[in-house]
Amino acid sequence: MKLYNNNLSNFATKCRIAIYDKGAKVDIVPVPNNDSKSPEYLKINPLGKVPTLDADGTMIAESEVINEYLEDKFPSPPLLPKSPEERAKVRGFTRFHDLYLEPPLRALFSQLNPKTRDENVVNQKLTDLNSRLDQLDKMLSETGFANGTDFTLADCAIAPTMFFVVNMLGMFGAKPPLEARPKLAAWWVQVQTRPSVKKALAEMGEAMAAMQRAR
Ligand SMILES: N[C@@H](CCC(=O)N[C@@H](CS)C(=O)NCC(=O)O)C(=O)O
Repeated sequence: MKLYNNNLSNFATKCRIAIYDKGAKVDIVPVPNNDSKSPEYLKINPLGKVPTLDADGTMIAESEVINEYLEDKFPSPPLLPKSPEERAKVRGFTRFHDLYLEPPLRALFSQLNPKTRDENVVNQKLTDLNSRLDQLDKMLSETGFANGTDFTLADCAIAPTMFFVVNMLGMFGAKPPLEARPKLAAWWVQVQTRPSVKKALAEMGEAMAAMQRAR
């Protein structure tokens, strides 16, 4: 089994966290020729997006679908609770992440260069992102991880995106994202104590530093 990966991708990092947490035997590999739009990779994932899991010949795209597959395939340790209600709550977090929290952050990636930046886009996306962070602060549990005392797929999804939020918003002169969001601030400390998260976020940090050095 192998994961087509890019260490800087928050979606791929979501899957690496689940893989590391479960100690699953999955090779982590770059996309062919480091080009997610190459004909070779488009055969693997017609959308040309990262990550894709090659599950011994079955190509599985979309990070959350991959993580649900990993949960089915490698049930221990569990990253979904037992009860249908708690499972639904965890999936509520992952949907919130994919549909509402991540898109305004992604829209800011193209605005990083101050010379080509459109301040209207920046202001609009920062406003959207800040309201999503406020919503996340309300949604988070007060007991450790996102959905409570157990580490779940919710934490896998949110942590890599929060890595960018924490390390990137300052570049736009935005207010510190953990300020006045006590549950988010406490969760951010707690989630980084999980060895799988620590390892995957360190890889993201190294990839980000390498990208900055190459500029
Ligand atoms: N919904 C997809 C999003 C994946 C995604 O957008 N990945 C980025 C890297 S973080 C990518 O491949 N971008 C290139 C593109 O969209 O063409 C998932 O959850 O896997």
